[in-house]
Amino acid sequence: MNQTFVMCKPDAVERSLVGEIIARFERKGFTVRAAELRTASVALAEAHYAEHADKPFYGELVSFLTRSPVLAMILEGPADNTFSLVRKIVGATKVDDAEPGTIRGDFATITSENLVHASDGHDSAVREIALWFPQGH
Ligand code: FUP
Repeated sequence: MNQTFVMCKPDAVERSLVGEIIARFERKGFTVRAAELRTASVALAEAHYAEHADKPFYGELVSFLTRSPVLAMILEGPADNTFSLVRKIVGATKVDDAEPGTIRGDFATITSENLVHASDGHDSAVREIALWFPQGH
């Protein structure tokens, strides 16, 4: 699939980094196919991060994601590698590993507030697009 799910998390919207973040994806060659600014419900945040339900940071993850609006997006590229190229632009999860030049490497100082979510594979892209855009796009 040549689409993937990307989200500017609450910290990105609060810090007015949404334009900077979208510009990086657009400059690379991806197109925004859908975008919605919304405050996620606890149920939506829990479903989104279901794979982390047993982790010690799950509670904080859910309260962080629901504290203010996120910008949920579908990005599209020319080929099936969209999700992996997008994740390279986003950078590593942990701030100590995120390289300068990536979004997280350039702008994030705390792992729990690392600005962007991006699907980590084909199946998660399909699942997350359906979860955040149930009405279609
Ligand atoms: P990613 O796919 O890069 O967003 O990373 P994960 O799905 O592994 O983690 C989801 C979110 O949990 C991260 F964006 C930040 C948070 N997290 C922590 O707060 N502490 C950790 O040790 C790992 C992840």
